[in-house]
Amino acid sequence: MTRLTEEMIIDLPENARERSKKLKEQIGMDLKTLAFKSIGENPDDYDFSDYSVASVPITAGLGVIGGFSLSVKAILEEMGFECFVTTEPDVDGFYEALEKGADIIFVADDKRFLAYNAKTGIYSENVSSTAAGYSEALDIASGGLKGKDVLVIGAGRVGSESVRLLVSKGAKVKVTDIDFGKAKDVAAEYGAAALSNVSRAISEHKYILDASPGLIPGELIVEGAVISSMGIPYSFDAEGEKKSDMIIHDPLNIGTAVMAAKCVASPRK
Ligand code: 2YJ
Repeated sequence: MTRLTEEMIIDLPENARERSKKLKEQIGMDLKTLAFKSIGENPDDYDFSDYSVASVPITAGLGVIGGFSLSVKAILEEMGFECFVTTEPDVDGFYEALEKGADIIFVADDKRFLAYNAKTGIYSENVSSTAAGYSEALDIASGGLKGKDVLVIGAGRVGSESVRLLVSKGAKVKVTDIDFGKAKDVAAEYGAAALSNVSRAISEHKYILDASPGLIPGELIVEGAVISSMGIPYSFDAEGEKKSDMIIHDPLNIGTAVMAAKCVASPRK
């Protein structure tokens, strides 16, 4: 899995509002609305202005990423939560969050990005949440994917979960990966088709969900393409941006917002 870098998120705290506005221009829904829709809930049913959320820096593995906890805080504040970054990292930070009465606690190491609702015991994680948010965004952006051909690029954890979700939305899903064996396995598991030639697959699809870290040359992009891309680093050049109708992309926002929505919406286990 690609690890975020400081450069990818450096502007995020200042731009969380702008990113949500851009999403609204693109698909007619802001971040909060998309997050709840992607889990089948109506955002208007939830008032979480009295929720306190903590974002805890974690030093394990490759360590703290500059701006990561602050970015999580900015995304959650944009959704309407009260949020704070703990002074202390790691377990002591988790303790601080509990002591300060946090309802939901966000933590991320190099393998897992997790949100935990300390009041209900509900938790959510970034992989399935990112897949849900970006699949829903593509569904909305395309005017409904039912019966339409959709290409998923990347058969890793987020890509395979996206294949599952897009098949369940009634799309005709193809999946491609530089490791064709992975694409075949995922396709077989969820009732999709696997395509071995990644470049050709891209050049033959208008609706694309990009869950790969690779760059996608603009010459491969179909005119009028509609692309939902959670892949980091950002995959597109100026030609691809010009030819496509829409590229939905952010480094952290949609996945984090869906994690929060899940923690709020799910009933106590
Ligand atoms: O607390 C910190 O600053 C760090 N321990 C954050 C680590 C962030 N984790 C990653 O970048 C993982 N690869 C998961 C990211 C999921 C984003 N889709």
